[in-house]
Amino acid sequence: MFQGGSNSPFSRMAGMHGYPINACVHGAEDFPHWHRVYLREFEVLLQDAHNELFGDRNIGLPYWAWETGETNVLPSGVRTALQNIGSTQSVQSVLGNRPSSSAAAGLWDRGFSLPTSDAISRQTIFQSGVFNVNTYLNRISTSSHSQAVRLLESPHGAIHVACGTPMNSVATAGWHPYFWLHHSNVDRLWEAFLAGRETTDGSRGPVEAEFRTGNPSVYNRGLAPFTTPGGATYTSTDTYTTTAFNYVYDNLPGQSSAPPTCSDTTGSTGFNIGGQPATCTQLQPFCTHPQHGPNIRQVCPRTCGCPTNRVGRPIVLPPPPSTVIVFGASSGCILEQSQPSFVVHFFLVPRGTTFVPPAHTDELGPATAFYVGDGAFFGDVEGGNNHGTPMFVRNIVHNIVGHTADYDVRAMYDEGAWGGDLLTVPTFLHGTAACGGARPVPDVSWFSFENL
Ligand SMILES: [Cu+2]
Repeated sequence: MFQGGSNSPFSRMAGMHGYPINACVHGAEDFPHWHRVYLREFEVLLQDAHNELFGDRNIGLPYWAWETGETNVLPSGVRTALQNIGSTQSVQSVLGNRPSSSAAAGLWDRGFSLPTSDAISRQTIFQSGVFNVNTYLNRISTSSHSQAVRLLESPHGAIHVACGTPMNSVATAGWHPYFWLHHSNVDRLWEAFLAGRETTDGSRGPVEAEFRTGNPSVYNRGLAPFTTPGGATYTSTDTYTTTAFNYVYDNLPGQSSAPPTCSDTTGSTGFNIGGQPATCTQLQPFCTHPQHGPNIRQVCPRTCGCPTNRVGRPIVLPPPPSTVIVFGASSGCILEQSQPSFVVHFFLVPRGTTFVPPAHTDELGPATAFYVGDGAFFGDVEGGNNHGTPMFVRNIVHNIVGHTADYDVRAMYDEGAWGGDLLTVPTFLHGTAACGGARPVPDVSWFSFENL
């Protein structure tokens, strides 16, 4: 795949994600669809190479199952071989001339190394990615299409950033071997969602219909530059099964063994929140929450409306079990994808409580006062990205006691994303068009909550 240097099959594929061609889709609902086709195109070239070398096409892209917390990514023999292609000389031969893009120029100048298992797992952002993706997995039979994409893309970005350079840059990530192992797993996690909803709905039609009717312009646009064997541009509708692309996964995480059963209890008024009858939307998070199992007559998939209290008595529900802190989405000048990657650490401080922010990432851990984890901004591709929206960060918080309104969100920023001093006010944000060219200064309006 490396033969031919900058014209090699590897260069063509790696160069399509961010540098020199910025075709990738992030921050949009076809994020998993575009990457599915991209991975398959890469796999076909890998099979071509295998065929040339060994006379058969019996090879598939492996995946890195990072949702388990595993960071020991490669067998040692493979690791050594892949490390060799990170030498400066080898990188320069596949990249071609020294790039003008600063991220890619850094890769050209220095080559890359494969981060060790230790280096990845000590990143708080890695731990957050694992935690957040498990919340995604807990909801694969009930999330809507758009919600699932959002819940998967954030931890996906966290893993990119946890791996350090060049994986932490949209421009250069595709040139790193971990990219293909990582995205292969993102595709597997996406397949787990499609399978989970298929179990709930009986087919993949309903989840596809949500995307088709909810976001038609993105649903119908081409997954450029990829074309079907017949020469048409792929669109998301072509990507709802892996068998259409001649692969299946040996196992999918998070599948419940028995499909949920459902009784239609729409119209129940047996539940109250804050003295008012609860709406179905408010009740939805409790449908499959084990803590409330005895009070719920049936496991209730997302299409079934409200569960009923077994004895028909109004009860008061606690707040939903999972809350997402969303960074930037409610601000008028959210970030563009040219913004270099960074990590934002979140603290939920009860109103009226004094907060002394930690000064260094070394001070962060599960015992740190008010600390609820971090989210990664995955960007750093010059010229922005016209396939997605400006970017923001999501982070999932569990077990909020009381209500989100009882808390202030405080944030500390880590530009290095590999540990270092923490900033109360980020100095590394780029000016954005939405901000009139000015550099955004995140204030309280940048933080909002989303209940799951
Ligand atoms: Cu990615």
